[in-house]
Amino acid sequence: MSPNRREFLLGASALALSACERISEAADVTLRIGPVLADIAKDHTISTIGYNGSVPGPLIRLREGVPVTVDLFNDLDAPELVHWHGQIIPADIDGAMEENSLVVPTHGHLRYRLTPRPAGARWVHSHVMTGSDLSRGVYSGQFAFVYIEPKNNPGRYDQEVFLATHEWEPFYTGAEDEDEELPPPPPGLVKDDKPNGWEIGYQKFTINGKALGYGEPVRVKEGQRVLFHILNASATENIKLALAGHQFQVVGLDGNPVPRPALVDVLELGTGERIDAVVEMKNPGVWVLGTPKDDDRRDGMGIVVEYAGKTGEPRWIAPPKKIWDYTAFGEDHAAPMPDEVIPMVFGKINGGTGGFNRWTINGKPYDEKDATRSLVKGRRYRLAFDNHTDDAHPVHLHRNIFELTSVHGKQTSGVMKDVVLVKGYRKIDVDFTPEMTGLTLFHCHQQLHMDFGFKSVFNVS
Ligand SMILES: [Cu+2]
Repeated sequence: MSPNRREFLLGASALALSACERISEAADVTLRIGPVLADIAKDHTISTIGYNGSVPGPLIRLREGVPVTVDLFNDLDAPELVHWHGQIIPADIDGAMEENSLVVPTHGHLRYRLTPRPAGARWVHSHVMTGSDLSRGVYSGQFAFVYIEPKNNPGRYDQEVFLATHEWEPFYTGAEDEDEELPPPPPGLVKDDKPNGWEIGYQKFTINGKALGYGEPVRVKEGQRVLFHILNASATENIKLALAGHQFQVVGLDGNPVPRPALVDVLELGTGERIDAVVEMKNPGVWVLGTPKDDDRRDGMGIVVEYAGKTGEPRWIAPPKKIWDYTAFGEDHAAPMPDEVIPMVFGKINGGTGGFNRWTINGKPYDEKDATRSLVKGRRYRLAFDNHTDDAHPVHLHRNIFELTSVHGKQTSGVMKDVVLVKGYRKIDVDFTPEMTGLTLFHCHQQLHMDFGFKSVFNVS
């Protein structure tokens, strides 16, 4: 961004501030960004940053197409960016520096109007670049569910439960997560002679800000159909979740209904992804909904599901090992052909032991001085992701919803998302038709990858 543009924006938010001071009515949605002390486990309080004094922030319920006034207050000594993830909204309020969005000034205030859309499970989170600082961005507690009510609600369920996963006390480590699904690298891929750089580990794991067994259980009754809205609000971890003794019927991905709801034993969510799943409560007891990774579950990644009248120690049963397959929820036939295919090859430049890796798209790490790529509103584009790294990348497109059209070589259609997890050495194609003009950020939602190069900006005209 040019300095002039940035000064103009800072000026615009300052104007917003003075205008707001004259407005006495409360906004429809207020988020106050500030320090939070959160009791996440027995005798374990963490100090972080959150919205309205809690982690996660408050559940924000909006109605599709009904405009609201949003007040953002920032009690920090640094500017913040509040990103409305999964909504199709103008760039100035989307909350990304690369889109020249309005910032929430240091010890300042920002007010604007937001017309929520589309319906479904969305979320809101900090979009600042944190670099090597593991206390800001999505490493912090700045995240909250946003649920946009559809105009007609076709859901058939007895109870709705929102669950957001998050990890705490991040640290640098040289240890890489094992990926059991990693295929051999593509032929001809040149191996980096430097070793892999820093990865991130965590001390504590939570659902809705509480370690397993510490918070209130999810209370259910036999015979109920419970609709779970699950959000992976991690900075860097892709996760799996299972509910012992039960299966999930996946009905929505990233808040959008899927063409073919299907039963699964294990859910998988890259950072930023959401799943809507119905569970029929027909196995009375006290159960653990948690990660199949034993160490992480012991460190808190889970929540107890308790049937009425049942007591005792929560039971965990290791689920069968199954590979998550997005196409299980899609149509078997191919999607329409796009007007244009945009190849996107993901690469990594190893940082060496004790250094930071950098991630590249088509050979280049992001540089704000680079020209944006021009797109035309109403044209159908295919992003052809080709992951030449051994990392899984949950890639996210702002201000648009895309359709999965090919996953690991299998054609599909009808699955609409805004994040897709492209695993190591895999290929996925997604199609989208931009509806709104303006700057549109594409990036990996893994905060470390985004901060170290994995970004690109489109400009829709
Ligand atoms: Cu990534």
